[in-house]
Amino acid sequence: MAIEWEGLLEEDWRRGGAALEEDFAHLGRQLARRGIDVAAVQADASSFQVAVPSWGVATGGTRFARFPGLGEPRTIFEKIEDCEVIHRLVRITPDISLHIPWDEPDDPAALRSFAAERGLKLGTTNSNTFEDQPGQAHSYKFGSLSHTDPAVREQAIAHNLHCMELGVKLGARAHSIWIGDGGNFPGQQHVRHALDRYLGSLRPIYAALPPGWRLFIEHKLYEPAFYSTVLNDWGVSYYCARELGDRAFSLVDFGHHAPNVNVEMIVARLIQFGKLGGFHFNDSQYGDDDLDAGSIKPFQLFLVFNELVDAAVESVAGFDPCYMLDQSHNVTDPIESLMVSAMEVQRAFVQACLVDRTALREYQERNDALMALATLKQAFTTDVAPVLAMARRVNGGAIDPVSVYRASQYRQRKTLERRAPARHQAGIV
Ligand code: RM4
Ligand code: MN
Ligand code: MN
Repeated sequence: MAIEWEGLLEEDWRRGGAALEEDFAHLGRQLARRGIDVAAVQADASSFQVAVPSWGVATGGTRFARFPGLGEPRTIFEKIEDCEVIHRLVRITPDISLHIPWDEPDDPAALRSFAAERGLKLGTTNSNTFEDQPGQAHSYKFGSLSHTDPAVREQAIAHNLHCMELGVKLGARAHSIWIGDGGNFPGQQHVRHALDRYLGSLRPIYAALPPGWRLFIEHKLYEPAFYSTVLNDWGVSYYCARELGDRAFSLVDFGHHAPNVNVEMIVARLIQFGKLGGFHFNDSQYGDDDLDAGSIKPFQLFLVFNELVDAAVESVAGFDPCYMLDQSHNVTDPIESLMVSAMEVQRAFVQACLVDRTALREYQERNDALMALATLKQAFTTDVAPVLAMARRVNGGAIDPVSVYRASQYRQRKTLERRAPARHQAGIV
């Protein structure tokens, strides 16, 4: 029996509508005193979108164990069904990033229309040369695009070309590459030569980029290689993107930096140098923890959006970053985590839209550090929840997405429906 989403949403609007109106009106008066029109802020909230990772709707795992969730999607079609639920309730996630070959469709046209019928699109392809697939000729145990053996590099290049060919059929507009290449021990790899080989492999991939597409390269400090990685930080990423050409960009995953690195500075610099391609949003305490966005360092997320909104306000040439979530869910229902994370990223964006940039400039000019920070804090501490909820409500989503989702019993129903043993689930990282 299909879930009666309309009825559940009407119940949510009925239950939360009056309080929302009251809170929204109050926030509107508060913002008006600061010369901000709440309707414009609501429009900002509605304009925001962040893509969901196909691999994020299944339960993740650690290198110690994986505890499968109930009713997990077994196929890319079932993953899209889960993504549909997320978008239906939060209204800001119409785009899905696909991992190939985890989500390799037998019939790309059928997958594309399956998504389109649900108001979803498949905007980015992500290649996978960090694990071996059954029947593969050459192993990636010692690297892929930067491997010492040209035959392995050729295989990894061919896989990326395949992803883009597939992406064209799916209507994607960008291809994203993260590799696991690196070394576990000092001396294992010739550091400079490995980067030369990586770049040499990226060139034919870049040359094959379909018209109108962008190429994203994602750096990462460590893991699975624990001593060195080939694309280890944003500087190397920037260098490679610049070497490749105008359509190559750096992608920033929040968990891929050394602890305590100032991520907003990295973002600002990549904007300044015209090479910010996009984000993998998540949060972390230590490393690539892939926790829910905004769960550990919400102020950092806000500060990143402060740079992004500032660049948009200044109309920095070529500024058009692509927003994506990249998380691994181990102790929560992935659908709930992705909904909450999407809203947290949206919250940071909306808060950053509230920064009084004229005042901030003046404080910066006058070297008034205290008031400059206070200006940022004023925006960051503004509770924009009513604006986010109103944007969802007006766009047909839920005031309280998690409650509606729980009331729908979607997970329980899928647990019954998706009883057959899961097929290859290597996509669960
Ligand atoms: C990596 C990286 C990639 C993601 C894989 C699964 O650490 O973040 O973006 O595709 O994990
Ligand atoms: Mn990532
Ligand atoms: Mn990662």
